[in-house]
Amino acid sequence: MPDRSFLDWPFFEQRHRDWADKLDAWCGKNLPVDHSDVDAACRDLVARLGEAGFLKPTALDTDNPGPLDVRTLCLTRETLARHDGLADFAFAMQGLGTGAISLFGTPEQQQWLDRTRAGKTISAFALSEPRSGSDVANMDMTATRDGDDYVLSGEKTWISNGGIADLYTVFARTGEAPGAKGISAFLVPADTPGLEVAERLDVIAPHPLARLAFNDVRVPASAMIGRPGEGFKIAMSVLDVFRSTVGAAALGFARRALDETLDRAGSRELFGAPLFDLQMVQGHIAEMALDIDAAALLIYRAAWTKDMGAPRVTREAAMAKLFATDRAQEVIDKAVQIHGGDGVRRGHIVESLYREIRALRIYEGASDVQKVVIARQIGK
Ligand code: COS
Repeated sequence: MPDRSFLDWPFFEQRHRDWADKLDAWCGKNLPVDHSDVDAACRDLVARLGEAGFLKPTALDTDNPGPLDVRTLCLTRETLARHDGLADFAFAMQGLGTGAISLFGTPEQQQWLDRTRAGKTISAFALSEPRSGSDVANMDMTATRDGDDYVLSGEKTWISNGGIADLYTVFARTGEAPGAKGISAFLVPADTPGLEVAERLDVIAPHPLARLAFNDVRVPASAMIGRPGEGFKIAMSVLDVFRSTVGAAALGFARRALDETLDRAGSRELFGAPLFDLQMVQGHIAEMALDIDAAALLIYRAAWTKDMGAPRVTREAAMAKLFATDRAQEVIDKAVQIHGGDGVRRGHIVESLYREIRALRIYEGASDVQKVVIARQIGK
């Protein structure tokens, strides 16, 4: 039985506890899903999560506008990840793909959000490029003004939901200034002529992922999100909201690894006694539990701080993501060790957690980048 005591922490309101309980019950009935066709599985997950109302927190409610509730985003990711990594992925990308529209979009652009929140439109965030992943300000893709339009040319890569998304948030160089101050954000529907999936990318925990080619993709000037040259700050503001949620997904994976380990340690006999009785195993379990609680504290501190109205939580979000993802890797590695051969057997839950966790230390700002971000915030 997963530890739910953290829900009593003062970071949460009763609505968060009710939400977590409702979602956990839904997950128990509907997850995990079959991962053999990830495109079909993700489309289905987005539709079903949308239908059940669980995608509502991913974007601005245009009927009742207010800030995104980061605690709900984190609780949702942690709960979904505990049950099924692909369900967490499907949820998270609906938020990341529309974050710029929620935070900076015009009312006209925000009309898309009713559909993404209902699971009827799939979204994606197109920031990374073959030559610029961590160094966002160094991007090559251009958006050139031509009359009432912009023409986008270049490539994006590692784009989650690439190939199944209906709507992309795309960042491109508009050239107001060199580096970070010359980038703008655009809303690009997937069926815009010239936008092509150049390559599908296969990874150790498969999900829809692609390299995209923009061959003179023409969009109206009204597709720009925010003002010219604001794209870098928009991207960073979106990441400020969503980075702590990556930590939350890692936390969900780690909690599942601990639950599986406790089951294993209680049921498996070794040297005439349950595995749990070995002090070496108790040492591992204690360290796993400690990492999980410490990660949860950092995550919900970041989420609560943002929800209380802090304009920037760059430091808190970076700390939460860095610590939670790195420590979850350790927690899951211990779970594999305690499961012995079963821990590396294809199809075992612990084996899949071992593959699922790795990318979280890379995407939305690699661990090394988080250290740079934290040091810069502290050194100011
Ligand atoms: N919110 C709002 N504004 C921000 C910001 C944030 N979180 N972070 C930076 N900015 C602003 C800065 O204040 C600065 O503006 P001013 O000069 O007006 O103060 C501007 O943006 C440029 O910032 P900075 O000088 O820090 O830019 P760098 O190019 O040095 O940024 C890092 C370096 C590494 C921090 C950045 O490129 C980064 O976060 N990289 C990782 C990106 C990532 O997550 N990639 C994965 C893609 S998504 S899967």
